[in-house]
Amino acid sequence: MADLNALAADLASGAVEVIDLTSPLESSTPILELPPEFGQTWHFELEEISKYDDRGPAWYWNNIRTGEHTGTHFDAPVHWITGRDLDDVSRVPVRNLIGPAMVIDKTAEADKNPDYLLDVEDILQWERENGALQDGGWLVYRTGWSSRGDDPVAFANADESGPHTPGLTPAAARYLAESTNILGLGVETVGTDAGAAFGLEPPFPCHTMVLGANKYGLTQLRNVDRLPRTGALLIAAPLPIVNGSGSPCRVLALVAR
Ligand code: 23J
Ligand code: MN
Repeated sequence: MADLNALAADLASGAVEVIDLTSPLESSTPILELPPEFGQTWHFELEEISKYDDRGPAWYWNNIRTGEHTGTHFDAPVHWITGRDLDDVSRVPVRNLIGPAMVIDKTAEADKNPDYLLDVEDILQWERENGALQDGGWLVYRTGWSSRGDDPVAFANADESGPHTPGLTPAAARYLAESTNILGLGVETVGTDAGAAFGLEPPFPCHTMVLGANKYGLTQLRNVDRLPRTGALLIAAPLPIVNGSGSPCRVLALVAR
């Protein structure tokens, strides 16, 4: 039988560290802005109900207003039309919310080229160095983009032609979807697709193929520089929003020290 007491002791001693991969959720948290002809998601907002005052003398609480895809969040398969018959976020099996993290570091490439697209060869090279992408694992695409996370303008990195943030080639998205059994893809950017992914063929290849293959997305991750390339355990905790397409999500990693 597995020994969870040993894990608890390792957590208590610091032999296993808990790293928060979640961006703080506040009204200034960057969100995706689509072209104006499309519907838009909301910023996260707090509305105070009471704060130890006339409205509630001994208690402080808020109502919240948010998009499902605001801040660090989970993309369920049903988010995309290719996954329309697959799980909504409340139906994602909880077994699929925890798995090993496999980190592919393209920080240098994204520094040089904000439109960098991870390609199949990048993944194959990672697999030659680290072994095949593990079944039931999360591929974490490290780009350094979270260093811009407190500056919505730098985070979106938009010009006349739209946002410029790193993503995947259609071939890489197809490879992850069809040739691996990973749980999904985690990224530091506002979405799993590149800022310029509307112009790819198909548009939004990662959403199209990865969600269509019953895999998941995790976005706006922080602190991925604190993860080993392999060996960390990632825990994603989206809210069970019934019929939801996704959810703001706390994402934690367990790392052996
Ligand atoms: C809707 C349309 C396009 C995109 C997205 C949402 C996301 O990135 C998202 O948060 O799922 S690219
Ligand atoms: Mn999303």
